[in-house]
Amino acid sequence: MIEFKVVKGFDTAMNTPQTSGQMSEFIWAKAVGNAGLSDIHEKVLAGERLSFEEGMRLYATPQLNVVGYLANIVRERKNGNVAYWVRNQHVNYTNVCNKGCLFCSFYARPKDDPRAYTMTPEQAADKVRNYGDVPITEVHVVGGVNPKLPYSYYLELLRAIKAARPQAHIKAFTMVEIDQIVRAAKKPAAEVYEDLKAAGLDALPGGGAEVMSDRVHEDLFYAKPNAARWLELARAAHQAGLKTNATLLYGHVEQTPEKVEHFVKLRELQDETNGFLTLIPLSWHPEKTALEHIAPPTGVEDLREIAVARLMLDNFPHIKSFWIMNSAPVTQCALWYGADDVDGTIMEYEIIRDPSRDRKQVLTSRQLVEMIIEAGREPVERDPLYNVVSVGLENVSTTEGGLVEQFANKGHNIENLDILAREEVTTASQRLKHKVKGTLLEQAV
Ligand code: V47
Repeated sequence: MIEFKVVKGFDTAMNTPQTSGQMSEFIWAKAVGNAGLSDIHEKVLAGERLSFEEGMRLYATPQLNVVGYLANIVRERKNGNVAYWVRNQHVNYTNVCNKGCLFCSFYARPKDDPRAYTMTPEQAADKVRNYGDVPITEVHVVGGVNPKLPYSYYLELLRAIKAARPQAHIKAFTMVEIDQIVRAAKKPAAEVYEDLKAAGLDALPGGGAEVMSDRVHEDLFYAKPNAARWLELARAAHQAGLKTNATLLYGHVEQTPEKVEHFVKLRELQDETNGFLTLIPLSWHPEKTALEHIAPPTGVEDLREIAVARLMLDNFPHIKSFWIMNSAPVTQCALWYGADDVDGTIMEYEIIRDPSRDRKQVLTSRQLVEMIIEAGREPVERDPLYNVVSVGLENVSTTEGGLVEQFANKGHNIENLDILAREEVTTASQRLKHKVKGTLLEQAV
């Protein structure tokens, strides 16, 4: 026997749904009630901010579809039926890094690592010229922290890429790289941002904060700037008029309260600066990392991270499902769980590698648009600042695929050893050996 309750928008005299839209609302209200989330539903409908405790409940409930339903309310309120994509290219200019993060497989030690590469600015510009036939609007530039690179390198890198691709926005350097660049520059972050802007920097990606928890910072990435420093540098970027993104790396050793706290810290800064565009939950890939014994996140976890991010970050305009990390199929579903952006064509990607594709990490513009249409959303090509470039199928092609086939694995491992660092660093595997019994890591092993 169904018990009818008054639900917003119903004919209260009859107390029964009158239209199919009301019926669907009614059914969802029942599901939300069964999940014990009616109070959160009310707040979502009223556009009220959710608390830390409410964030914890969104993670705790087994009814993922209900969390997705709530997130979709916010998603459609902010972005309607639109799903954004971007015609972009990633350039990972160096894999040399002295940070030794245990979750990472990308980095090469500064000393004697045969995998190490560092592109000269001209070599990075060549990477961009390889895709000259594609009307890219964004070049996404990130790398490891190579301690031997002088300040001038970063400015020359931006100038060379800008010269090769004057129409494209350059989105470059996580806050971890910015911390290093500020050190190399020996001047305040505000001045460094002005220099970077003059050299061609248009915006900054997320990345580097991982999860804002002192505990995880100490265990997995102690050599990187901590949450306070990451936030300080993001604030300075926003004050310099630069838009930035933020990420959350999940699925390793983090715990739920740490993820909720991460969202709370980000939205507090956003209240202050309004400089963030997008939050990207990054699904952790354990393969070839020091923690590869830990199982990767499942599709269910991926969808929940997207949904909770959408619900907690009420002041972020966009939530991105980064298809490289989440997979294209999960990203299609994520468009109904809070995400309004799937990122882009990518071309080549080093930070994680699908062994079957190696560096060839591409979806053509046609594939991206078809993937969005199949998911039931409206594809809109954007630039990095979410200005509309094209809609629907009007500007799609398949040329990206052929170019990536031609260029991705060529001229890449560039011997440029004179700019590699020579000092000793603690690597991920060395650190693991020194971990004392009883720590989280040891338990995980
Ligand atoms: O900070 C490193 C992550 C980040 C792994 O702003 C890993 O639009 C998963 O920030 N498994 C860099 N993730 C990438 C990044 C990013 C990506 C896409 C779009 C945007 C954007 C930003 O990659 C690092 C780290 O959190 N990462 N290793 C791994 N094994």
